[in-house]
Amino acid sequence: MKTRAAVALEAGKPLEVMEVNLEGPKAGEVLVEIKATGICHTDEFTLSGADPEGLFPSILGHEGAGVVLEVGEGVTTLKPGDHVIPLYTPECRQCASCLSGKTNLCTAIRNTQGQGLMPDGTTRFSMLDGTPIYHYMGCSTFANHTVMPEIALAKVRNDAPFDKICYIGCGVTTGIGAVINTAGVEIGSTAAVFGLGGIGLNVIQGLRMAGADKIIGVDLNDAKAEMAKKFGMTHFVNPSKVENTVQAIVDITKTDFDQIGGVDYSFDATGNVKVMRDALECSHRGWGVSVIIGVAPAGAEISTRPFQLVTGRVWKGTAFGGAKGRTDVPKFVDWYMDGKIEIDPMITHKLTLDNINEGFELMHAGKSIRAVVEY
Ligand code: NAD
Ligand code: AHE
Ligand code: ZN
Repeated sequence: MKTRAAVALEAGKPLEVMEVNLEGPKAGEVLVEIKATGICHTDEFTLSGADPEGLFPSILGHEGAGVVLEVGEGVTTLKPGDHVIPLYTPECRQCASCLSGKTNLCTAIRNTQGQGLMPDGTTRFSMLDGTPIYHYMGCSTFANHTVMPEIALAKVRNDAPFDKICYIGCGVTTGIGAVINTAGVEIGSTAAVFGLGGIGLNVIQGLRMAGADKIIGVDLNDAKAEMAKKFGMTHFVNPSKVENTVQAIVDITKTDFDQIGGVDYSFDATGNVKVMRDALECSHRGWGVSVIIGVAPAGAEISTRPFQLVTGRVWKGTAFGGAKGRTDVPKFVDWYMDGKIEIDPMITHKLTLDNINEGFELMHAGKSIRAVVEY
């Protein structure tokens, strides 16, 4: 079939909206009509050329929601008409990782996914002249239709709005999951969140759900503070306006009883390795846990004095908030529909596929939280 897609032809260039060829689903695969997709900073990261796994031409996008149109041979858990959220972290429930019970990082199809290919080593997308187009993160939601492995689709209830639940495909689950699954934040904890964008706000929302006490937001852009306050931020630090960011955060957490200070939990949602260091070092001596969510450019490395770890701080990371997609994503959709989590105010802009590049411009200008493209 033919479908319309925003194609990343070259690193650093705007996407080009065009008609492309899409082959139907093979065994174990599913054809999905994408109804809406968010634009995550990771799409921008890959488009910029900073992603070591970036491939061109490709169809980016990994934060979508849609409807199953057709299933390939052997598909048993999905049928046409089902509403689904694509999963860049699949859940096969059979590989060593899934069965370990220790991680959400299913390894069943990770190798081919990283090469922009379907599990059989081929691509379903091509240009009208036949040039192959790579898949992205196994999802490619910047296309009106996509083909995905069955194990990379979460079946969700049919009454949830696509233009909101698409955000559960990455930002919402990553932010809230980082708090609940990865950090395991307890009631009364103190926390610092670096980067108050589409991910950081969801970390804040997760912290409020977990009953955190002091929630310190950190961002270079003052404009991000207003929305963060609505989601539960209690204190704000702009690193460009204080002499020492780590000290400013530590000071906020000091009490008469605890003159050492430092947060119980910190989260990096910027992708900047210097910020990651600050996030670790503002966590409490003896027990502070710092979670890296941000994705750093090719070649970047984190550093700190080993003494920071010797004295009890723990450095962790999380992908997709530690969520097991097929199991947990339908629950996030229920939480949204039951009013337990908020999504609507974070979707600050709605776009069509034809003006998808505006979404990247808004992100660069720091004007959006999430821009969502509706097909
Ligand atoms: P975003 O652009 O919406 O937000 C980033 C925020 O960080 C902005 O508000 C910006 O002003 C702020 N910021 C940038 N540099 C800063 C600095 N030096 N100090 C303080 N604040 C700073 O991006 P997003 O969609 O929220 O994504 C955030 C990061 O999370 C990206 O690196 C993205 O690739 C990554 N991410 C990771 C996962 C995962 O599973 N680990 C999932 C989604 C996104
Ligand atoms: N390809 C990059 C890493 C990108 C990355 O870390 N992706 C996160 C999800 S970001 C979603 O917005 C992730 O899930 N990583 C685990 C995985 O298996 O990809 C690189 O550095 O090579
Ligand atoms: Zn993302």
